[in-house]
Formats: sequence, structure tokens, C-alpha cells
Amino acid sequence: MYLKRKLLLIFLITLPGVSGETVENGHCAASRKMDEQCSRYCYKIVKPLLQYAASVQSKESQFGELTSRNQNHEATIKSLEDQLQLSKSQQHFCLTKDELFDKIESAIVTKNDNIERLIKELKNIDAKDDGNVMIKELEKKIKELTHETVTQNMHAEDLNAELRKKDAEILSLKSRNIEYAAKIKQLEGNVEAKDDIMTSCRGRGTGIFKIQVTCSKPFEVSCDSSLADSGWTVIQRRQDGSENFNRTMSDYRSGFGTLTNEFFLGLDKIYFLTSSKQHELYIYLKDFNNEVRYAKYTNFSIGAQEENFELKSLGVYSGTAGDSMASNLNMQFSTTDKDHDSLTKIHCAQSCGSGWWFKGCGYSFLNGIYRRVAESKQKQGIEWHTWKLDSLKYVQMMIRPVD
Ligand SMILES: [Ca+2]
Repeated sequence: MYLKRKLLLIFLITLPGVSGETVENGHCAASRKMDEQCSRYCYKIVKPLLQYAASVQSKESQFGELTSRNQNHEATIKSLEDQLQLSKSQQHFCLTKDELFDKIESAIVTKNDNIERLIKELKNIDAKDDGNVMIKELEKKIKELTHETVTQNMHAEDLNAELRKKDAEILSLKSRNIEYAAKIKQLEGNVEAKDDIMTSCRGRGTGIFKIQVTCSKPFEVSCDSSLADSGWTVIQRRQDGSENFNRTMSDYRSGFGTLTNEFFLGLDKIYFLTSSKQHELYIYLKDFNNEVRYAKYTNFSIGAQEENFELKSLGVYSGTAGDSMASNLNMQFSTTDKDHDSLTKIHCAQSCGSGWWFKGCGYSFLNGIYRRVAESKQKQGIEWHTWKLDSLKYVQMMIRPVD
């Protein structure tokens, strides 16, 4: 085999254009070069030989490769045989099947013990965790309760503050109630007192009483039911000369004297009384012979201060003394300091020493100078000319509301 390959190689090297280097570079390259270098002549003869040589070369390469692989297998087999031998030599050190089972069982028992221990620890941990959870829940509940308690305390404080406020309001209301009760009592007293205060002397008999009419404060008056039936309010009295009637307008306006004795009630009060409702006038007259006469008018009224207390009306006269006031109708009131009479050159009030509804100067002078019996015939006294010219001993002017 080796000899044939050698001979063939020598033959090829001797051929023209063929070198050993070309053959060694590979089958395809050699074939290509041979195709180029060979002529038609040699190609038919040499080519099959060259193809055979290339085939031999390929076979030889495959052989080498198989040989190499066989060597590797042999090495592997050797290695395995060595391992097998080694294994056999160590076999007496291996455990028997029962021992192995025992060992495995022991290991399993140990593992089981460990597992049980771990389970117990795990349970303990779980128990601790449960406790922790419970503690945490309790802490959470305590926190919630604390918060709720704080909230309730705040609410309680608010309620207490509200209660204190309400208590203060109640005290204030009680105080106000007491105050109102006192005011009610006072008003009731006032009402009772007002009920007691009459607008006239009707039903009061004789004495000093308090009356009140529109636009005036309550004031005391002398009521008389002894001289001419009952219910008369005395507005003027003359009986002993104890009081001075020669006074100014201011005095006549506000009144003067003593209700139980000689006095003039006052023009303002007479205005209030006679303007509040219709009043009749009764004039009681007594001379020093103790003869009594009277003059009565059905509608007596005077004007206000702005009208200088003008004698507004007298109504219808009746009586026993005659109508000495007729000429005084519609005359303003004159005093020693106020001349409202009809005479330009004479001041009747000054001439007569008194205040009255003088005209020129008239026939009645009931506020004149009180004359004693010895002086009763003197002028400027208390006079009622339709009865007599002498000064009178006793005079009383009274008014009473007409029903
Ligand atoms: Ca005059």
C-alpha cells in the first residue's frame, strides 16, 4: 500500500508542469492546474490516473481520521476500565443496603425532629405574633379610647361652659324677673293709685282729695258736699281775709293760699278741669248778715295761658244772687301786673286790688280786698253787684263736671 502511493507520487512528479507542491495543495487545485497544463494529448490518459490518486488521497485522509478516533475510543475504554477497577477496589468501603436505609431513616428522624422543633418555634413565634397583634390591637383600642375620652372631655368642657353660660343667663333672667315683678307691682300700685285718683270730687264728700285730669299731674283739691248738694270742687274761697288776693299773674296761674282756708286753685288747673269736659259753676255767697245767695252757670270754661285764661263760656245762669258775671264773658284774666281789661286808661286789677276777668271793670269782684264788717261798704271789696254793693263775708266758687 505504502509502496504504491510512493510509485504513483514519483510518476506524477516526472510529468511536465506537475510539481509536488501542486499535488500537496489539494485535489481541486491540482486538477485545475493539470487541466491547464495538460494538453489534449495527455489529458485523456492522465486524468483518470489523477482522479484515482485524488481518491486515494481522500481515502487516506479518512483513514487517518478514523484511526485518530479509534485511538480516542481506546483511551476512553482504558480510562473506564481503570475507573471500574478502582471502583471494585473501593467496594468494601461502601455501606450495605440496610445500613444505608438505617442511616437514611436516622437522618429522616433527625430531620423530623428538626422540623417538629421548628414547627414549635414557629408556633411560639406565631403565638408571640398573636400576642403582639393583640397588644397592638389593645394599644390601638386604648389609643382610640384615649382619643375618644379626650374628645368627650373637650365636649364635656364645652357643655360645662354652655351650662355656666345658661346658669348666668338664668340668673340674669331671674334678676330681670325680679326687676320686672317689682315694676309690675309698682305699676299695679300706680294703677290702684290711679283708680283712687278721681277726675273730680264726685262722690268724695267734703275734704281734701287728689284728682287728675288730662294734661295735668295729680293735684289736691278741696271737695265740698255741704253748701250745695255734693261733688263740688272748690276753686276759690274767701272767708276771713287771711290770704292776700292782690297778686301777680304768676301767682294766679299757679294758685295760692290754703285749701282748708282761703285760696285760689290756679288758672292752669281750672283750665285743665274745664277743658277736659263740661263743668257747671256754682257761686256761694254770704253777707255779714249770714244771708246766703248763689249763682249757677251751666257751662263754665276758661282758655289756656296763651289766651290769657279768657272766660270762654258761662252757659245758662240760674240762682238767687243774679248774673253778675255776664259782662265778664270773653274777657281775659287781668292781675296787678297784667292789664287785659277793656279800659285803656284804667287798670281794673290794680284799681280793685285783685285778679279777675275784668271788663270795664264789671259787676263781680270776688277776689277783691276782704273787708271786715265795719269796712264792708268800702269799695274794692268782695262784691256781687246784682245782689248788693257791700263787701261779702263768705264766698266760695265751685265747679263740677256735667254728666
Ligand atoms: Ca285797662
